[in-house]
Amino acid sequence: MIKGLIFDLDGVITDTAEYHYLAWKSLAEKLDIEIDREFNEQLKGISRMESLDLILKHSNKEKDYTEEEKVELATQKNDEYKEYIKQITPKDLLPGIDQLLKDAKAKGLGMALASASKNGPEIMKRLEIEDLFDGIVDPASLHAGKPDPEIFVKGAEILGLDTSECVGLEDAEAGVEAINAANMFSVGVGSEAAMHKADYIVKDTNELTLEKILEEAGK
Ligand code: B16
Ligand code: MG
Repeated sequence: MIKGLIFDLDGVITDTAEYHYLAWKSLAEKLDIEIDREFNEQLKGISRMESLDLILKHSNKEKDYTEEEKVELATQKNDEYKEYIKQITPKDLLPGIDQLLKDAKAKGLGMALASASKNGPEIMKRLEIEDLFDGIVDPASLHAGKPDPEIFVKGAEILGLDTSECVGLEDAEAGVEAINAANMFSVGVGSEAAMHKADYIVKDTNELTLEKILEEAGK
């Protein structure tokens, strides 16, 4: 029986990808590196430092900076990103999510956040949904990022549930792999091609209803 939902943030609850893109683009320009929105797709769901490494590799500059310098560059990006996310309001919840969270709460399901973003708590506050959640996995506490199952296993621990009693919701392929490896029912938001490993696929968040998710997970 399903007793908890564990959510990814960016791409499932809200869409911060454009803000990440604008902040990375501005940093990349300072480093004389060109990135576009297509390249930005690769940065979805992966950590800040992994994103920076991909951007540097993109123009063969990965050996040009020390670890210390890279931390400084990632901090510059994050400072700009933090300015962008100040604009987030409850209107930025993706379609269908407000209802899903309310229905899950009314049914007494536990809810936890499993996002790679260290800005998760701030974004949840701005969306005014933090009170609906039982907890947020601290991405700084992880030994390995998605596709490692650790973040979803920790989400289930927060809820005091077995992973088999939880559903995980993701929009990134590595995230779906992490859910599956945690022995959890996986819901993938996106195209059939990108989400083919998910147990249940929806094209858009407005197709995410609690009734349908529980029905699919119970099959
Ligand atoms: P931060 P998710 C991820 O969020 C984003 O998709 C990814 O682009 C970002 O690099 C990562 O969070 C880390 O974010 O720099 O705020 O710590 O999809 O895991 O909710
Ligand atoms: Mg995501």
